[in-house]
Amino acid sequence: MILPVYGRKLDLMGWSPVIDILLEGQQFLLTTHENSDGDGLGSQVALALVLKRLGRHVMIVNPTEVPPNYTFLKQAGNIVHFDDRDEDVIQDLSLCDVLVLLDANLSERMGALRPHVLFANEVGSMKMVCIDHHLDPEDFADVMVCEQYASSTGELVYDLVLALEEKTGMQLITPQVAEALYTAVMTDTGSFRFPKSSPYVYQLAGDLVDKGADPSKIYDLVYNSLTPQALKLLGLSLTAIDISDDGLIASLFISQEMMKTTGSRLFDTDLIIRYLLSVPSVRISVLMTEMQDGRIKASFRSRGDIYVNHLARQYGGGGHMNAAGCLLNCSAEKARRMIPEDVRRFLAAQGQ
Ligand SMILES: [Mn+2]
Repeated sequence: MILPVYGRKLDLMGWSPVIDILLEGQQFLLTTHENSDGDGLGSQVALALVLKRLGRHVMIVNPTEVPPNYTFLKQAGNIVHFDDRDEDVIQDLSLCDVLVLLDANLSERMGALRPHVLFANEVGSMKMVCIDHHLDPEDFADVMVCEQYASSTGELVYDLVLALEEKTGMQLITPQVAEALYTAVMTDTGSFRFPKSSPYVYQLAGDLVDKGADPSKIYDLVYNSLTPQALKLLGLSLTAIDISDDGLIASLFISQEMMKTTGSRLFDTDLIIRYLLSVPSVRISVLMTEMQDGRIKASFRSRGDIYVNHLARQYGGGGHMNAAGCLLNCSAEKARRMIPEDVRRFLAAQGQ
């Protein structure tokens, strides 16, 4: 079934610069941002399967490992975790003619892969494509589709695959592709609850279910897969949440010590941030996490028209209006003091 164009913003014509590069390429490398999530992983697995079906050679290489609740996507193909000493990957990269970065619009989000990718693009003949839906893209790739209207990168890849079906006359959405795309859209829309859950998103989800995605199985795999360590970290974190006296700001600092005591990992913090905004008076919440290498990861969430991506940009980060983040090179003490103060100042500047 080809969907009516209702709600679909990019058609075959809109996608043609990307499709030209994809159909010319033979060797592909797909990647996503550091600390990958369901949208980045689902989008890249879906695109990898489609390109393979079109007879292309595809590798998926990411700067960080796949969180355990998304390992089911690996059934569709190997996902390599790159560390910068990995000579084989560097060699493979130099042989690729197309790199596609999904779900990120800043080159630095490729982490340790970045210098090798930029080198292959500048010195070699590798083309770079970027497909993303965050705000404020950096102009670094040969073709960039950065559409902030989209609920998810998965929504964009779905539209791209429809355009590829039109172009090639082939059926490309297999049950595995449908599962990967459904995972992408479901996770980035907070299970179809966030403001960008347009009628089109529901229509798209329906089409993916029709083509073999199993909503309850995917939900269960993604969300009901906590380890006892993650639950312990959640318990510790809930007692450490700080709500400002006026109720407008919620903040939480997760130290390396909290993670060591509970035996939890960085991706276990992902489920915690939603609790910070669950108090209705809270306008902005911030989760600060001390990473193993000493850097501080800050994740901001907001309610209503508060552009926390502007806040994240003050520290060199970015994201969406209601969800953004950044990485800071400063001590834990400094971050704990400075970030909540900056949040307060930012909120005051919004007249809140
Ligand atoms: Mn996304």
